[in-house]
Amino acid sequence: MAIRRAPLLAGAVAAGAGLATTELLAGVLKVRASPVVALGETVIAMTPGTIAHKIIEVVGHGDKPLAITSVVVVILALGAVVGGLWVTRRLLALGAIVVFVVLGMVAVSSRPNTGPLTPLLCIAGGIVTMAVLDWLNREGRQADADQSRRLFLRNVGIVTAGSAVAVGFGRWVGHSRTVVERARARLKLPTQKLATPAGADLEVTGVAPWRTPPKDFYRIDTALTVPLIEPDEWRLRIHGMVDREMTLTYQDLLDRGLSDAWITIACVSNEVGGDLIGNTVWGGVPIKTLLDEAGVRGDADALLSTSKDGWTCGTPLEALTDGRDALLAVAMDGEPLPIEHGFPVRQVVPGLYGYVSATKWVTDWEITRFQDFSAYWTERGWAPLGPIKTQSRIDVPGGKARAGAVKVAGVAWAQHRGVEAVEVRVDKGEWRQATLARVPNIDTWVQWVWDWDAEPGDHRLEVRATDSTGEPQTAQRADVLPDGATGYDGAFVTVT
Ligand SMILES: Nc1nc2c(c(=O)[nH]1)N[C@H]1C(S)=C(S)[C@@H](COP(=O)(O)O)O[C@H]1N2
Ligand SMILES: [Mo]
Repeated sequence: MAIRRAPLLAGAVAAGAGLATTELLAGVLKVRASPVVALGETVIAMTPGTIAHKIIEVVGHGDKPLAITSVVVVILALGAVVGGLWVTRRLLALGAIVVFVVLGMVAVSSRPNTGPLTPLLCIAGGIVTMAVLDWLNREGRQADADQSRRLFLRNVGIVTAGSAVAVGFGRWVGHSRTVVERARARLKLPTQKLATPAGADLEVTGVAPWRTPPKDFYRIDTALTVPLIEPDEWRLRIHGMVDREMTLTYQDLLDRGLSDAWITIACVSNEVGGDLIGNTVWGGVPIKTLLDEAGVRGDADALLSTSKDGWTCGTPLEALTDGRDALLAVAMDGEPLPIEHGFPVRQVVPGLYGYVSATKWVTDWEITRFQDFSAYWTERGWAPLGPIKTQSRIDVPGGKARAGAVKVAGVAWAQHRGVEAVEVRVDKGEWRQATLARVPNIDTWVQWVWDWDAEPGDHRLEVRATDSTGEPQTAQRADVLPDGATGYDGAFVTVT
């Protein structure tokens, strides 16, 4: 082994052992976020919104593994540097480890809901790193060069294997996911699976089903590891500008009775023509019921909700109390919420984008005023209020069609205003009325279809919806940032 490389390897391996120790302890102690996960969350939280948006565009949900991998790579590289220092300047190397541990503690403590254990695990990781470095450097010093090299490589092998086992074991014992999955499976909710309302699905091939199956439902959140909450452990604290502070349990919600509502939720990051939107039946307690029990003071205008993993969201009280089906939901499509969709309890509010309304794994409600806080995405440049904009999407035809009768079809939405009309035009010609499916309320999307007599050639189809206020969708193209995309969805079709 080249003399200059061995110390770097020793350092990286020792840092790896330190990391593995933190993972092992995090698993055994069942902390929510190990230092590596908490650091990954810090990286994500500190990434400016516009850059985060670009990253998510490129790697999608790969942004989380990417953050974790970067954290591990950086720590191993720092370990290598420390390993290099260790040989010649031991004290400096020790000092560097202490500094990195302290920085790590500060960074993980900046995450809400990490608890006091995660920073302490950083210390354990630092101590193990020092011990392993010391051992790797001491062993075989008395032996001759050849022997010492063999001994060194053997020891590196032992530490690496030990680290892998520690990480594996930590993951295995920390597997509280199965515990929560089982608790979820045991739940018997007083809900029934509602039938899809008659006439809501036109059943045109290629058009998104009106009722989105939960497994196909889009998922957006900042959670690196999904918060795992057993229903028995779940609490919602309601405080702030209220007459009576309250803490609710899961059973408290069930005791109040569940209402069902068909609601289409959508993400503000949905591009024109995009699929970050889904429709299902949600079951839960009307949020207004709970706010009335707590007694909201007259000068409050916002609900600041916080999730178990520290994500925050500000919702206008107006939208929660004006009679629409704003729910504190426990059920999605007649089943307990899937873990990824907020189990055991989340919010669903018709008419507002998810980032200002749909808090998953919600555990805290503060009644407050918009002027007194800014929530997770608002801090990152998104608008404080996020009413959903009227939109429409062409799902079929795709790029090609046969001349003659062609079904042009898709979905349109203007939650809580309702879609009044959808029109289609070909090659910038006259707008033509599409036929709308029947929907149970103004809070869901609606399927539409238009029968096109397609002539051979290349054509451009465009769609626009008009909401029930009579306002047609704007042709003006706008980016998703800061409050949702606008513009017409279009499709190029070659007819043969
Ligand atoms: N705890 C938490 N809740 C959250 C988010 C989040 O990042 N964390 N994202 C919100 C956003 S931006 C959207 S669009 C919806 C998406 O809900 P879904 O994943 O169930 O489709 O959840 C909202 N609730
Ligand atoms: Mo979103």
